Amino acid sequence: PFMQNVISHPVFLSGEAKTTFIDTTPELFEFSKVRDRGNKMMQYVGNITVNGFPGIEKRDKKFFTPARKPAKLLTLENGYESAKNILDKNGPEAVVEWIKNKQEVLLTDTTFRDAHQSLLATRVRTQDFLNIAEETQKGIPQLFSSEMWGGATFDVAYRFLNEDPWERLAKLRNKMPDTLLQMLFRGSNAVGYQNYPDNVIEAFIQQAAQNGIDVFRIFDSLNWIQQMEKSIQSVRDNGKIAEAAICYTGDINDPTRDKYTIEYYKDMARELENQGAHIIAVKDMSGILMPQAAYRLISELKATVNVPIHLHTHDTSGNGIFTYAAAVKAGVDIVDVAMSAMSGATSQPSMNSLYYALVNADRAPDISIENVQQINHYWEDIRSHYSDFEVGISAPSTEVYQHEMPGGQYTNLQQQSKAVGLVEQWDEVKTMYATVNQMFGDIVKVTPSSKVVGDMALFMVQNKLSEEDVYEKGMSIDFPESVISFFMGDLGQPTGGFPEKLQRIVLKDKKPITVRPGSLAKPVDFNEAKKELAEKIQTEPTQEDVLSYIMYPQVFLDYRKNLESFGEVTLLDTMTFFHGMRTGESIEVQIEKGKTLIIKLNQIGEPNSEGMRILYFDLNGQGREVVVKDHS
Ligand code: 3PY
Ligand code: ZN
Repeated sequence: PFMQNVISHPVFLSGEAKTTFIDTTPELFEFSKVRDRGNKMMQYVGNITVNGFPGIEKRDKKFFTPARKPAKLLTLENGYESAKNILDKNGPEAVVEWIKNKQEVLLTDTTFRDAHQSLLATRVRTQDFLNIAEETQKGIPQLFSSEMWGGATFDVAYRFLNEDPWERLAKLRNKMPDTLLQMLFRGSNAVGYQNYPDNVIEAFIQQAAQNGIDVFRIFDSLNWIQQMEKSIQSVRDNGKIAEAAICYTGDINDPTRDKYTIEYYKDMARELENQGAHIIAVKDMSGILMPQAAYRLISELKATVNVPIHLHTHDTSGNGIFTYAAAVKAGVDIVDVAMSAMSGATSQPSMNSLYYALVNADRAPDISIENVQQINHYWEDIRSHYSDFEVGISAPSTEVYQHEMPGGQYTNLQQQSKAVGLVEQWDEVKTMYATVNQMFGDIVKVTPSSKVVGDMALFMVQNKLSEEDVYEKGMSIDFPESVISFFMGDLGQPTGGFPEKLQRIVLKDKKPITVRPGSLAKPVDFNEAKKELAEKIQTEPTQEDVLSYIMYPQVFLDYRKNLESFGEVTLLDTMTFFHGMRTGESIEVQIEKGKTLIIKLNQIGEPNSEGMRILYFDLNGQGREVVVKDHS
C-alpha cells in the first residue's frame, strides 16, 4: 500500500520525484501509517464478522442507538472538596480524619470494577467507562472513591478485550482527577492467582500508585495477615491509602459454626490496625453477611478499632440494602454500591435504592439522586450492549447462604461448567462447592482460594466422585493442579491449618510448606525480565509491560501479538468489537484527535475451496479487500 501511495502522489506523477522525494514528503509516511492502522482494524472486523467473537454465540449484529448521556447535571454552588483533593493536599491521615468527621455514610462506586466483574464476566471495555467518567465525577463529587481496577479486570482486559489495563488506568485517571481511584489488590497474589515474590508486589504497588491508584484494598484469600503485611507497608510508603480487608465467611450468629466468630473478626481487625491499615474493609465477597450479623459485626468492630470501617457486600441473596441499612445504623463509615443498572444480584446493592432506603435518616448519603439517575440511563443502555455475557442469576438467590460462592466467581464457574459439558449439573456443582469447602476445613473462599474450591467441585462432579470416594480411592486419583498447590501451602496457611488426612491423599509423597511462600521465593531480576521481554516483543518494554509479563507471561505476549496484527481494537465501538459489521454498514473510528477512519463493509464474498472469503470494504472512501478464513 505504501508504494501505491507513492506512485499516485502528484509529485511522483509529475515526473519530478527525486531520490529525496520520500524524505521531503513525510505526509506519505503519515498517510501510510493511518492506512496501515485501518487495514489492521478491517482485518479484525472482518474476522469477527465472519467467525464471531470467541466464547459467545455468533449472531447477526443488532441495531442499537448510542447510550444516553446526562442532559444536565446539577452542580454544587461552592464546589466540593473531595477525598481525592484532601489526599493530594494533606495525605492519607487527613483523609481518615475527613471520613471520621462525616455524619453521613460515604459511598464507593464499584460500577467500573466489581459490578461488571460480577454481572458481565468482567467484559466491560475501557471506552464505555471513559464515555461516562467525567459526568460521574461531576455529578457525584461526594463519592468516597471509584473502584475501577484490580481483581479480575487486569487479566481479562489483556486476555479477552485486547486492552492494556495500564492504559485504562491512565485514561480514567486523566478524566477523573478529583476522584479517589480504588483497586482490589490480592495481597501476595497481586492481580494474579498465585503468590509472587515480595519485590514484585512492591514494584507493582509502586507503579500502580505512580500511575494513579489512591486506595488499595488489600486482602489475603485465606485471611492470613502475614501475606498482607508487605502490601500494607508498601502502600503506606507510597503515600497512598492502605485499606486492609477482612474477608467475611461463615455466620457470626450461628452458634454451630465456631471457626469464624465475632472474636475472630475483632482480633483480625486489631491486628490489621496494628499493621498500619488506614481503613479496615469488611469484604463480604459472597454476600452472606446477614442484616442482624452486620449490625453486630460493625458495632463491635467500631468499638474495637479506631480506623474507619468500609463495608463491601454482594446482593446475591436480595438482602443487600437491608444489610447496609443495619450497618449504617451500627456506624459503618463507607459502603460499596453500584449504579442501579449495574447492581443487584451477584453485583453490589444499588446506589439509587440505598439513597431512598435512607432518605431523611440522619446518616443518609449526600448525593444528588437526580444526577445519579441520569448517569444511570447511560448504564441501562450500556448493559444491553453486553447481553451476551449475562450468565449469572437474574433474581435473588438465598442459596448463597449455603454454597457461599463469591459474586465474582458465580458467573465464572457457571461458564466453566458449561465449557466442560456440565450445564445440567449446575445445581450439583453448587452443592459440591459447599461440600468441598467443608472437606477443606471450612476455608475463606475468595480469589484464588475460591478457584481451588471451584476446581475441586467441578472435578468431583465431572468424575462422579463423592466425598467418600475421595477418601477411599484418593491415593490413586490425580487431583487438579490448583488443588495440589493449595495443599502444598502455595497460597498460604488457612485458619486452623489443613485437614491432614485429605492433605496426605492429595499430596501423596510431596512435602508441604508451612511458611509464607513469599519468604521462599527468589526475588525477580527486573533487568533480566526486561531483557527477555525486549527480545520477545522486539521493542523496549516499559516497567508496566515488564510487570504484566512477570505476572501473565503468555497472556501478555498474546496480547502484544494481537496488537501487532490488529492494532488498537480498543478504539472500536463495543458492538463492532463483539459482533463485527453488517453488510452496508459504516462505522467511524477515531484513532487520534482529528484522525478518523470511516470503514464501510460493502460485501462479503463466498468462501473459496480453502474457506477463504474476500470482504470488500471502503476505508475513508477507497476500496479495500480483506481476506479472512471462514472457520465454520
Ligand atoms: C477478586 O479477587 O477478583 C474479587 O473480586 C474477590 O472478591
Ligand atoms: Zn466483591
